Amino acid sequence: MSKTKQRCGYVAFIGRPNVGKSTLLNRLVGQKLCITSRKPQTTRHRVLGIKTTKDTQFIFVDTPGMHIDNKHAMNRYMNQAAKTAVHDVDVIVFVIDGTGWTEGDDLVVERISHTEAKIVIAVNKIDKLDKKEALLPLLQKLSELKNISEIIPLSATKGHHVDTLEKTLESMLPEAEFFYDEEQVTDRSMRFIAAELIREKLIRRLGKELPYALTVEIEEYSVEKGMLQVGAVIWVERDGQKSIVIGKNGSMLKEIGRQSRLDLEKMLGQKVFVRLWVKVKEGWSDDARALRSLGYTDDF
Ligand SMILES: Nc1nc2c(ncn2[C@@H]2O[C@H](COP(=O)(O)OP(=O)(O)OP(=O)(O)O)[C@@H](O)[C@H]2O)c(=O)[nH]1
Ligand SMILES: [Mg+2]
Repeated sequence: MSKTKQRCGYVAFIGRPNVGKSTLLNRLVGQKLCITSRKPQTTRHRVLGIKTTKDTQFIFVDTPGMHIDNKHAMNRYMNQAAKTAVHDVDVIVFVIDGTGWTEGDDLVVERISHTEAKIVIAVNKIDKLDKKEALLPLLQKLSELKNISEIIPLSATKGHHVDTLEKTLESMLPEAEFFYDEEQVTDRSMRFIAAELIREKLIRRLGKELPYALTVEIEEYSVEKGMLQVGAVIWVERDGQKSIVIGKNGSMLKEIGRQSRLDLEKMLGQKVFVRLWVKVKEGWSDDARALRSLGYTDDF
């Protein structure tokens, strides 16, 4: 009996902010590797999620939502991270929101138009539609786009038709030996994921504007007496923001620490102790050097 050939390749999730790219990656990998929130521009880094089945290794690439504003250093960093992914992968999953097409989607179409990768469209959030017929005008529009291999309506949160997407992607990957060990699920360190989980709690809890002005830097990550000690600095841009993050009598910071601890304990299956500080570094998000020193250092 001949041995089945292995398939292995890169699949990038591309789309405007907030359409569910990170939620979809987490669902496919079966683990929470990427942070998600209701606010746009949650993902800032490229993150790999690796899924290995018997004969196939999917290397999923989560990317920041593509958006128009390129003036700010942080936005430039995010757009660059998404743009690079478009050119280095075998398949692009162009994720759109099933409730409607926007100008932001037009921008994505333009940016992926020169790729040599195959393109699949995932029409996400179909659980939000009362009737399936509501999708028809959108599907009509999508059928006019060029070079699209497949269009799959699905729901990342409910898991509907995510298996169809997986099967489709599997058939599109090239025959190749696995790049990563079968047990490996991401290219990122646990230290990075810890910082991201803390940032997720902040984004979810704080007002609309504040998330963009903060980042998290891990200062301590060590095991003492069987307990993981995580110490992190939350960097903000102004004193006023610092007091919001700390909250009345430290209540907000305490709650952020508690939720981060619970998530980390669930992920690692061990006791975790989280210590947080808030510090001000004026204008860090628009300063290329400050960005690099805070870990925004991918080589593009
Ligand atoms: N109802 C519904 N909500 C969804 C679905 N998928 C994602 N969401 C929600 O949409 C919001 C955005 O999800 P994310 O996964 O963070 O979106 P993203 O595309 O990674 O966003 P950025 O990283 O900001 O570009 C979150 O509140 C998710 O829970 C879905 O299938 N149905
Ligand atoms: Mg995301």
